[in-house]
Amino acid sequence: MQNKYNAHAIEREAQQYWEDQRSFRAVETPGKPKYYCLSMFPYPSGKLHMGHVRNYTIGDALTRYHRMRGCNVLQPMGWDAFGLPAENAAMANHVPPAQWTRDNIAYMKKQLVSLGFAIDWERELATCSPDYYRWNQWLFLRMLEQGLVYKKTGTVNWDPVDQTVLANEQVIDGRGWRTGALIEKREIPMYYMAITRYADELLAALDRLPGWPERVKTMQANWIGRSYGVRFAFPYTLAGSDAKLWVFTTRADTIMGVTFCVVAAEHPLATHAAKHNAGLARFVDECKRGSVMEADVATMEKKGMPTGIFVTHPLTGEKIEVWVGNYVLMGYGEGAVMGVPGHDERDFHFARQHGLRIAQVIDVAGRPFSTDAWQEWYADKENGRCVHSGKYDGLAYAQAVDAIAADLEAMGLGEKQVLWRLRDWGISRQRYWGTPIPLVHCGACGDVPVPDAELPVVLPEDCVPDGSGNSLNRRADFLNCPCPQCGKPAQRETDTMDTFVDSSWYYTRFACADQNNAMVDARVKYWLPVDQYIGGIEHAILHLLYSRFWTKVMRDLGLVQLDEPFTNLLTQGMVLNETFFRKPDAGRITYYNPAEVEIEVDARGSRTGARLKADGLPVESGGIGTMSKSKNNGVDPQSLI
Ligand code: ANZ
Ligand code: ZN
Repeated sequence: MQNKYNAHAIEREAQQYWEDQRSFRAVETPGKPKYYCLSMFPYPSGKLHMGHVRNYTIGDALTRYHRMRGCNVLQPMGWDAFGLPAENAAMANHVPPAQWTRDNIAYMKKQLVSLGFAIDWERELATCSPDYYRWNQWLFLRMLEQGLVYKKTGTVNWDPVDQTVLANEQVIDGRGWRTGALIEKREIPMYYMAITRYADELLAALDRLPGWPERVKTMQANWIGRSYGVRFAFPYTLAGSDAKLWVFTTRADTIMGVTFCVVAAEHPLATHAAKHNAGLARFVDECKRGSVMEADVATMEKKGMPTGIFVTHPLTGEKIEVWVGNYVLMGYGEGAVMGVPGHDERDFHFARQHGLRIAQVIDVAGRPFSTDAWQEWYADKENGRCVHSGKYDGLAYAQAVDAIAADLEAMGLGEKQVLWRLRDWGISRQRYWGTPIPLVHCGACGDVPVPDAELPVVLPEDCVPDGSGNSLNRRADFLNCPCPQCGKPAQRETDTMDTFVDSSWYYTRFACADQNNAMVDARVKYWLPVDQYIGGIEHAILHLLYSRFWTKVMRDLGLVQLDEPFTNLLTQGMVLNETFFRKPDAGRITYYNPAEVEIEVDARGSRTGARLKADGLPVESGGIGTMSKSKNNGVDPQSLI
């Protein structure tokens, strides 16, 4: 035996042996137990980073363990190969996204192979390959037939200089990332997948996933967001006609504490009031341009302006002024809220900012209520009792809501309502590097599905995007085609699918990656569900939710006999490293890679300082942080390989 582990020689020999023997080829043996171990497939960004190495090492260890225990093991690998970075690279380097992507795949595959992972490379797939995305198109058409795909207008970010639609992450402070132009919201037709039809099941089935981290299940439940509440109206009279301002609240028990109402900038009342009020019109425009990301809404400054319109409190008859506020979203509930500053934290800050009255109508064990500062107990539903609320005084949350909902209902002004936060999934992207949506627009027949026999609609691979709109709109050879129905000249849809579509079912395809006549075959029954899924927490919501949705759709179409795709889920942690930096008195902070830094220790080995090798001068230590480009503390796996 050799005393020294000669990585170069030994690994090359072992890897050659595995390849010759097809050691990691997964086979289906009826009756023999199987283990399907899947790590989230990578985006081919250029080269592997340490996060990949960590993720795939965990999967590899599990794979080898279960193989040794006598299972038929499947550990596949593929490429999440469509998406925006390839278009950005195309703009920067003038290479077609297809070429950039395939070059990256080749390089990263070489890296993965040299790491010696027990991957069945015979099942490799790339989502940008027509053999794969034809089945996106095929299932899209099945969903269209079922009414699970439909068309409606949606709002997009429009860059007026580049004449293009931007993704949310390309809009920085309301301006286009390339042009710096003020972004406009535009309404355009888009295609949606009706994930809300599965909201109930997606929520309920979380309880039947014991192999998932609680944290992820909570995040999914919050995202689906079932709210039990009351929808009710404030009547008002405007220009001589009677109308109602509807609101949704989860805290009808606080209704006697309403001191104002707030509507979203897009609400008809705001539009109406802005007609005669230039200041309000400016504010409404400003709000419309602002962020509608809910995370931002929670933390941003609560801005507002009064409309001068008053509505009537349905139970007290009091006149209540309506405001426009940037923290009310048009897309949720009624796009309007009752303002209860005593017990809703957002309303509290809004009221303080604008000098509105704050009233206490919930008491918790006689604790002193002050309008000076928000206290957590003001919002306590569990222990609260109604006070200063007339006939409802003394009632706890549930009884108060029941009594108030009943009274509103008797007046014809409200009822209980279950509201879902989940929205249907808009899958249209106005960009080139993605799965073409298989529809043809005909002047005579309207939107016509591409017949199955003509799938896939192949994406031309030689386009080089230049940032000014979707390249497909300038490709006559792609655009023009005969109408499948009447044969007259027609045009193809040029929107492509959200890349989350690609990753919503790739784990199924790994079971039968070489099947060219169908989306899935009998091998899916053998391998699915995935026994262990491993990946980053950043996919805890969208990717996993969309995958669960597609699985249920495929089940209901009779394609799989499966309720949930992933039995066990492991969300790997982040890879960390030290950070070093210098921050001049004036100027920007500079980070130094730990490899460029020399650590100084005293006689007992304790650290006394750190110096940059290049100039011998000290650098400061920022402690341990996530390995990232922005902190310049990455370690290139290639050096370890
Ligand atoms: C008054 C109130 C008092 C509220 C209180 C809460 C606490 P979830 O749980 O997410 O469903 N709301 C309703 N529609 C809104 C919209 N379009 N934009 C912003 N906020 C909206 O939230 C429901 C609560 O969020 C509702 O209950 C409403 O504020 C607000 F002590 O009504 B509440
Ligand atoms: Zn036609």
